Amino acid sequence: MPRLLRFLLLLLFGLALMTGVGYVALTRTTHRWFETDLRARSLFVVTATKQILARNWEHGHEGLADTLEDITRDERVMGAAACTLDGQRLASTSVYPLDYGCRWVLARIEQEGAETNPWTTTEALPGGRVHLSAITVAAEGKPIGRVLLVHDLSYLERREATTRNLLLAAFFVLSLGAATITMIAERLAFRVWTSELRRALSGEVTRDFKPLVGDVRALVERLASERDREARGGPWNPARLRSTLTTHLDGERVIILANREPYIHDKTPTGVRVLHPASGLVTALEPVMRACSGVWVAHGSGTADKETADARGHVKVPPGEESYSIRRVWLSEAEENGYYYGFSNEGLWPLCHVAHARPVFRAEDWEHYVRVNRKFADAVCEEVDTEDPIILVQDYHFALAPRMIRERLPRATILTFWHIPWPSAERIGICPWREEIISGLLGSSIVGFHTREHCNNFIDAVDTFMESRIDREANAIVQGARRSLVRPYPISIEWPVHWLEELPSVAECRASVRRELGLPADALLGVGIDRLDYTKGIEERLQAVDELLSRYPEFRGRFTFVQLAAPSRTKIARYRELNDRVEALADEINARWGKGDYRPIILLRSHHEPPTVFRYYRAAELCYVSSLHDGMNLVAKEFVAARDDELGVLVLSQFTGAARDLTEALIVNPYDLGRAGDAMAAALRMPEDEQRERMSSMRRMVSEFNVYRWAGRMLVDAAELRRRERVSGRLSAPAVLARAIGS
Ligand code: ADQ
Repeated sequence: MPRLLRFLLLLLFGLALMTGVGYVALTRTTHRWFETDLRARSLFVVTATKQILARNWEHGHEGLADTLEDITRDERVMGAAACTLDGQRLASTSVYPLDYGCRWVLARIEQEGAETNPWTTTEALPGGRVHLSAITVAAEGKPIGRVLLVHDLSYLERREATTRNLLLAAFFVLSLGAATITMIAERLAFRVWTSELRRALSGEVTRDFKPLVGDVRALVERLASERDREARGGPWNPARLRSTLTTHLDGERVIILANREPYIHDKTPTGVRVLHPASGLVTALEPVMRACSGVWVAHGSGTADKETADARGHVKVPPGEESYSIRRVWLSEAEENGYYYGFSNEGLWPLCHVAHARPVFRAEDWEHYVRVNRKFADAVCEEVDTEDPIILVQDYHFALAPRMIRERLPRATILTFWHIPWPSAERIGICPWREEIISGLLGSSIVGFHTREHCNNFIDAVDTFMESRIDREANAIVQGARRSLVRPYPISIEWPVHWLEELPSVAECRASVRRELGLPADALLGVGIDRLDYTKGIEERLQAVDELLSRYPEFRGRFTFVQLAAPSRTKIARYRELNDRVEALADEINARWGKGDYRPIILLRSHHEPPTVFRYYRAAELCYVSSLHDGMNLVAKEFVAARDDELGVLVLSQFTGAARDLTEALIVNPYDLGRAGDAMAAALRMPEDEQRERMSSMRRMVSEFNVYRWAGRMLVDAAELRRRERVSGRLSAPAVLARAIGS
């Protein structure tokens, strides 16, 4: 109900109540007034005629009757009677109500024991109420009898009715007036309020508005000061991250544990080649490691990895810069099959992604997973040089390692980041080793996810499957004396992207890419860049291109979609099948829409080094990221980073973590092929002004919320946790002191 209507109803109710109470009070008071008045009148009439009455009393009935008739000339006196003291009627007027004779009055007076003069009563007759008074008549100081006067009270009722009508009329007039005034006041107040608001927003503040503006100002100032504090260190970049590490954590290095290494050495016929793997995790973490220095512990998976590393598996990277080390851990084929392909990628990966693939859990894979986690945890412990190192454990391959490391290094700061979604507790419950997985992660100081939703899902899973206390206010899990924080840290990419330094202009990239693909210079180009993984929605993407061409004939022969697809996990049947399905689908669409040299889909199924990937981003009119479920998806952010010309349109699946950050993208449901086709058409038709507006806003977002900030925020939170632990005495003072003096 609108507020004004509610107020009016309340007002009317109040007025009605007041009228009712007023009416009752008024009738009671007037009643009392009339009675007093009548009593006084009766007394006055009798007293005024006292002499005549006394004289006529003795002379009998005739004279008395005349005197009584005189008294009743007043229109309100109905009748009068003269009674002896023992109740005999001496005389009465011609009209006198028989019900109230002398005996009746005498009996009442005796019954009440009242000797007031005049004695009065109000009685109801069939024709209306009457007022009866008995006044004592005396001669020479001695009572000789009583005169009874009967007053008609119907006029009083008439007056009451008139009063009631007047009050009702007053009530209606008042209500109408109040409602009208309220509405006028409300209109005026609204007008004044909006004009004040307008003035306040335009910076011109009036006195009346000051309290509200004051509150808003205080809030804005608070936010600004928080932002300032954040900004005081300048934008997040490698230098700021390094200083955060040294000032907040007294650390000079970090240890990263991740399955994938950032540089893979492969044998080729022409010698050893260094590869940058197609991995979001590596894309994000490698710049962090370059900034922080330390050791990256990973699986040595390259064919030339052993020969390029020292006896303990160390190799200095990046090639030519050598700011940190990789510690390679060697796995047997059986270990890799069980831990990596088996439990991690046939079990946990489909379990955590809602992409309609059934997870497979095998006991022997689990055993490998446990053993390999121990192997890596041991390698990490071998690399540390303090009792309280900073260890960054990465992803679903190492769910058990945090607890294993914690058992050996109780004072370590372990930050674990889960790069893929964490599903609902119900879904996690499918895993036969869910308790072990969760317990392993709870060995961490902080467990990080991309989104708040993933954090909540994790906390729910802890609540469902573990013995622990959940501190919901602090988003922490408490087990005994140890607490693990659960926090969202949306991951990002380095800014600026160093690969762009060497790249030619956008115009040159456009020209060279079109040349390479055999396309005309004015061809419209869409790009997709992914590992060949069923969660990336590559089939749906190609089907959406099919829809685009079928719905918008203007793009047939002009639009080409190039898909760079890095083969991934090809030992797993599902991935091989996907590879075949994508190829067949591309052929089918090309057959449908191809003409002469024109093929709408170009599939480049191989790994491409980052400079090529970025050249393609720069050459395209649009980039379509169609993941069916994705923790973040860094391809979306890379496309934005690549477009320093502020052109190009990002079409982005709503099921990616990136869709929360990059709201100026065209957000689509990748399963809705028609709408996705429409979105691509909208992207291709989008005026340059709108493209610039969207792209510049997304670029601001990615530049500010870059990967240094992601890592920095985690380190700052870890530092805070360490400070608290130090205060609570868990970190030993001697160890802290020893490090402070550099021993
Ligand atoms: P990924 O599943 O690997 O990451 P994503 O974040 O998109 O997915 O990163 C892919 C990376 O591989 C990008 O840097 C991209 O340039 C590169 N790449 C893709 N195809 C390539 C190709 N054909 N050749 C060469 N490079 C290619 C996981 C999670 C994500 C999360 C990241 C980071 O699945 O949800 O965003 O970790 O946390």
